Parts: sequence; C-alpha cells; structure tokens
Amino acid sequence: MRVDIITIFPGYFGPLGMSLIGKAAGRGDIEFTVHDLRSWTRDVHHTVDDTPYGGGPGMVMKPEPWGDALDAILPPARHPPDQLPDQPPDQLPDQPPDQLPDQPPDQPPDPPAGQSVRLVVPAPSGKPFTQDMAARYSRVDHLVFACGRYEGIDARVIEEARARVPVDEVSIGDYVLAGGEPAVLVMIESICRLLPGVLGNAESAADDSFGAGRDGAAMAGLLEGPVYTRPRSWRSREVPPVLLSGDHAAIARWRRDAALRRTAENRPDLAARLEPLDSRDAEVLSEAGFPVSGDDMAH
Ligand code: 6GU
Repeated sequence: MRVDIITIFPGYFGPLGMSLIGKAAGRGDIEFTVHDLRSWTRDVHHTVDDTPYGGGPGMVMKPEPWGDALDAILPPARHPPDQLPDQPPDQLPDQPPDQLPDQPPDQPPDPPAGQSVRLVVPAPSGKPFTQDMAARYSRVDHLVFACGRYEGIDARVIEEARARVPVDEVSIGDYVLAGGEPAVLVMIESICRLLPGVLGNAESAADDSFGAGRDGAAMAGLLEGPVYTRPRSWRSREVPPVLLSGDHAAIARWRRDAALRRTAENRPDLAARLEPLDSRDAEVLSEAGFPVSGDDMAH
C-alpha cells in the first residue's frame, strides 16, 4: 500500500516509523510519503491560510497550495468515480491510450491499470470513521490524506478533487481537534494493522472489539471483555477460576457473559442492536440493568 500525507506539520508523523507499522514500512509493505504543504506555496512567507469570505472567526486554508499539492500527488483525472472495494464500482469504458489527453510534464505517472486511489480529508464534519471503513481502506492501493488546520480547506479544493478521484471527508469522533494530523495517525494505525503481515499471529485482528470477535462470529457486535495473564494471584487478586479450568465451553460462556456486561455498561447503543440472544444472554443483560424484549431472542 502507498500512503501520501499532506500537512503543514510533517514532524507530526514521526510515530509512523515506530512499532508494527514502522516495521511494515521498513519491509516495504507500506510506503509512506509525508509532504509539507508549504513546499507548494509561492510567496516568501509560505502562506497557507487567509480570512474567510463572508466573515466569521478563524482562518481558511487557501486553495492554491492544496491544488498544486494534489496535482502533484493524485493520479491524473481519468478515474471513474468508484466506490470503496466491496461495493460495485461504477463502470466506465476503458479508453484506448491514444485517446487519452496529453499529460502535463510535471504530472505523476499513471498508476498501473486497476490501482485504486482514494483521497481522505479528516474533518470533524465528516462521516464517522469505523472499523468497517478501516477494513475497506486497507484494500485500497493508494491512500492520500489531506490534513487541514484552522477552520478547514477552501471547499473548492475538495469539489475539484472529487472530479478526479473518490474523496471521503472523515471524522474520528464527536469532539474537535485543532487539526487533522492526530486523526490521520489514528486512521493509519487502524488501517495498516489490517494489512496482511502487519500483525503477527499472536495479535490477530480477528480478536478485536468491533472485529469478528475472539471466538469468531460468536462474539460479533460485543466489546472485548477483561483479560488475564500470570501470576494467578497478584496483590491478593485472583484470576477467575473458570479460566484455569480447561473447560473450553465454560470459558467461552464466561467470556461471552463478561463481554455482554461490558457492552451493556459502556455501549448501550451496541447492546441494543445485539441479535440473536440466547436465554443466558438475556439473563446477563437484564442483570446488568439492560432491558431485553422477547423479540430480541433467538428461536
Ligand atoms: Cl478528522 N479532524 C478534526 N480537526 N477534528 C476532529 C476530527 C478530525 N475527528 C474528530 N474531531
């Protein structure tokens, strides 16, 4: 996978050299390029922002440096407005190469046929970023992240980019950050750990909360419960005996109960969408003060 990041704070992305993602980059499985937006400014002050038309607080990022940056980094405009993998791409007939318009000499080369590219613009006003989105992004060949600061980027930049490549405005949660950089680090971490070979077997993504679940489909839709390791007794606190019992069915049931309790407590919105529930699930949820109707039960 190729990842380009455009930012006025390139130093923010130092952490990409660390941990499992840093190792994957070292192996060449992920190719990160961090670009300083100011290198596309043309004035002595390297200005990237200006006051908003119509008035109001804050500053807006100027369109010209962004336009030039995206011209340099995005493939030329001959991509269908496709969707993320998984969804049926909008088909456009292939143009024979001799009918393609001539590319200006400073354009990047065409990507190999069939290579998918996506522009991601972090913004608190964007669509919520989810595990499902992370999984779909992990199947894209080339991701470009455009980090805005101040009150955002002049809207014409995104409008023009949409005519060339699929563009997503994405938010990582219901709070406001000063800039998109930390959000992009978060998204990259969640996307890249899903790439083949990035996680070892020992830390498989199938175990995640929001993933398939430790026990595969059996834990779908539940948050992960508590985990324990040696020693058995620590500061007079014992590991739950069932986990030492060797009784795999009892352990699976105990884990499901714990996951149900945690989901009811921390994420009632997820607990309300659980299905199907067996009678033990219903018992655990109602003990956790969560109402369960007969309609939610498996038959
Ligand atoms: Cl993606 N950007 C900013 N600036 N704030 C955010 C966000 C993104 N997601 C949540 N808050």
